[in-house]
Amino acid sequence: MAVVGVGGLWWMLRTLRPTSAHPTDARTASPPVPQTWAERAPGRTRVLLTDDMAGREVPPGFDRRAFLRAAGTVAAVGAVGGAGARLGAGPAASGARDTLTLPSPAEAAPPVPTGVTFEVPGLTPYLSSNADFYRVDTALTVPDVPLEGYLLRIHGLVDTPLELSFADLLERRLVERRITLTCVSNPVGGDLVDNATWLGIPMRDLLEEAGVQAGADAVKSTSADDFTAGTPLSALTDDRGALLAIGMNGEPLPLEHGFPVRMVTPGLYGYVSATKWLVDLEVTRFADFTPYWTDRGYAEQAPIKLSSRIDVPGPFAQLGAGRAVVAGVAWAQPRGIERVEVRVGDGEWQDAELAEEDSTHTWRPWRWEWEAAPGTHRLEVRATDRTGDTQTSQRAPVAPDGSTGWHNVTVTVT
Ligand SMILES: Nc1nc2c(c(=O)[nH]1)N[C@H]1C(S)=C(S)[C@@H](COP(=O)(O)O)O[C@H]1N2
Ligand SMILES: [Mo]
Repeated sequence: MAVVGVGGLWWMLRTLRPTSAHPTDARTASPPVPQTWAERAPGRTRVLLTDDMAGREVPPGFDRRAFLRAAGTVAAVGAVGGAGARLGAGPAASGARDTLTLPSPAEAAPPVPTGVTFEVPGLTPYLSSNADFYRVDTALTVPDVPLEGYLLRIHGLVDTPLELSFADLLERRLVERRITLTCVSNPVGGDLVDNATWLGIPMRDLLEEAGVQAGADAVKSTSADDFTAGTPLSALTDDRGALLAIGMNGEPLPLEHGFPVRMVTPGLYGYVSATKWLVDLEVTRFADFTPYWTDRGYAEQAPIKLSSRIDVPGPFAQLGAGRAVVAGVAWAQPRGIERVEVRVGDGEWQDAELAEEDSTHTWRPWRWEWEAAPGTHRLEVRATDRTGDTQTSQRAPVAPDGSTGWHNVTVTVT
């Protein structure tokens, strides 16, 4: 585990910004990706050195030396902090988590369909383990939210404000759903996207219980560490099945992933819909508040963009000539993936084989068999969603509302 924590990189990224107190230029604001690549599980760093990421633009005002100085300082602080520095949640939360057994859901997730992925070495597992699941937040230390005294407030433009203890939440109807979470800061080819089974209370149930009043169009969520997000009310009450989650892959939420309570909303980037360490939901209007990242230049509305990624072969892989398997994942929650195509160099686009669809809320693995001829080749992928939209080749940066463009890897065949 790297000593530079999530907050450490966030702080380093701050040095990339001009000194104005409230940067509103999206291209200079610190993106919601305050996590180092290095602290990912070693097996996962593979995606991050793709050739197309090397050419990523640096923010205006980037001062490499100031950045490196800051990096050095954070590393030193981290080292002084020692191995425990990153596991900053206090004993209250971790103790409570250790003794907590979650009830089984009234509505379990349907069994994972057979054929939901392929046996291809290097292909991302269909379900991400809690340990490997990407982590993005602004927390310097993981908030310590004990169960004892926990209260979730639901208020604002509602008929009946609610104050729910953790025990109250456990008594509600619990459902289990597989949902692929995605970060707006995921660059083309990046791995800030993962798939898990979540256990929680349908948001719609709670909002119905509170009784939403006319005129509301947003829910402002606030965490124990004062992070805020603004989610369209409709995304929390429509059929997509947004959750107030308390479990992840059969366990209570890990501390880093929001223990004891977080939001999980299919189809929207995490910064507008997945508040961790959740303590407050205010039914309100977008016109009446500015959430954390919107205040820093990111879009107020942030549906997940259609994307696809090549997992194997890795960038700059050396392959023997002959049959090779190219494979990866594609996602377009909540619309679903209709088609994935691959091409070699400027050749014809060819249909990849799709794995069985689990749901339109989850990513979809794909594979393509290639007769590799000697030489250096660029492999490129693009996906089409179930509304018929195909990914644009146009490269867009992650700010203000998510990257676009086709992922490619260059490999050498001998
Ligand atoms: N409290 C809090 N919740 C947060 C954030 C944060 O900084 N603080 N980051 C959001 C962002 S940008 C994303 S992409 C998701 C990531 O969730 P994960 O770390 O469990 O993958 O959490 C969201 N929830
Ligand atoms: Mo994010």
